[in-house]
Amino acid sequence: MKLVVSDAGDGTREDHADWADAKFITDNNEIIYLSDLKEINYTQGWNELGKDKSVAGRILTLNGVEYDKGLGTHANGEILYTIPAGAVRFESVIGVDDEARENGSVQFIVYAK
Ligand SMILES: [Ca+2]
Repeated sequence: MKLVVSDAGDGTREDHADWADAKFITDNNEIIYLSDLKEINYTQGWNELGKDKSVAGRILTLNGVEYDKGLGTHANGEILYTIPAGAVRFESVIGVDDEARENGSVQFIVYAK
């Protein structure tokens, strides 16, 4: 699976992109958080991939809601994962982290293969 964040066409300034609560759900209703898996690889426009934290190292926060789990990244970038055996769904809350205030703008794309 490939998770892509692009700059939404207006540059990457403050594009702190959160895949909050990002998880696979299996056919047994088991939850597998992406941040507990090792990605195949990733690229991103600034800093390192945040596991259970924002790209700037803070608590993942979207519209005032804090998330314990998830990925914090930065446009432009992509993250590659092997889909775990038995996984039938992917779910995530997405958005520009509150740490970017009103400044970021990002497009999120999910490729299942
Ligand atoms: Ca942008």
